[in-house]
Amino acid sequence: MSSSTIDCSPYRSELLALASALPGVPRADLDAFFEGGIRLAQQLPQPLRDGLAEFNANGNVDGYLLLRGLPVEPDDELPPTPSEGAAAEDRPLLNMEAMLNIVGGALGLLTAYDQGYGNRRSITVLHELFPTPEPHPLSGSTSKTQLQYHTDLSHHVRQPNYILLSASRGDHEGKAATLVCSIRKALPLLAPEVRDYLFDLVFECQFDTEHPDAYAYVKALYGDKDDPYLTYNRSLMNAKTEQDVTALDALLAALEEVVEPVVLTRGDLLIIDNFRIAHGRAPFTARWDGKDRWLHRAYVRTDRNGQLVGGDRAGEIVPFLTRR
Ligand SMILES: O=C(O)CCC(=O)C(=O)O
Ligand SMILES: [Fe+2]
Repeated sequence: MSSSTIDCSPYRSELLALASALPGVPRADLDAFFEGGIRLAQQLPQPLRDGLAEFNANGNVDGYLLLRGLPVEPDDELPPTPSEGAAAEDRPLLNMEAMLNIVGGALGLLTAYDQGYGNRRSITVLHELFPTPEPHPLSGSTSKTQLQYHTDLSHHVRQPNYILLSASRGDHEGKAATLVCSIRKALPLLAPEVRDYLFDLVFECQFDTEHPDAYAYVKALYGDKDDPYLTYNRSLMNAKTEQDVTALDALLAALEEVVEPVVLTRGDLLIIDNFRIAHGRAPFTARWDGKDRWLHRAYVRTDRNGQLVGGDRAGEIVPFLTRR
């Protein structure tokens, strides 16, 4: 396993004990659920706490941390993978939802976003990702097509630090890789002129294809020039000149050169550094047989880079604020 992966199978019974200390029906009282996640995060096994704290402090070169071997239910004890709609309010807690909540609580605040015009899913902290028959082409509900490289909520001032994806089920054929492209790996491959050109260059970002006149203003590379943050979302970033196009092409080529496919299987939890990687997902074949790929997702904010404003709490809905 790479240093970006932690094998959690030795902690199975401790993790199950933590999960059982959470409310059994999370959506009946989400505040209690998120408070429980923060409290129980203090009791995570020490090596896991240390790994999360280290990643939270410095990130890593790969831009992700993968927890493997978490205590997912046996497949026949899980409900069928949904193919539409939101989770029922009375659905009993799933182990991989519990892991999402506790690991999120160790990192920061689980957050719901008003995404503005682009709201494609209900405004909630706990998202579900599964293939749907007629998905929005830029959404995680796609399966037949590759989900193009992107930064989640890059148009939003309080862009989440982390995207947490935990898997109750992987896809049947093991093809639905989450595609992770780290700017820390790609930066050395970029010509100095391209780096200089893109650094702090502002792009109009058309964040919703259904409202082409609504813009946010984003930068592809910004922050520390030697260790920059990345925003990438080609279908929404408006390249105005030939030079813009050439520079974004070069950035994409560098990102593609370092892409790492991470195939999530049951019991995996992937933590994506949403400021340092662009991510996508490889195409796969859904069967609609109740056993399709089923991920749980949450966004986490920390105090890095101004996402917290003071008085913040887990579970709150962040109002829609475009980057200007
Ligand atoms: O399905 C995945 O692995 C990633 C999905 C995703 O990036 C998204 O929904 O924004
Ligand atoms: Fe995403």
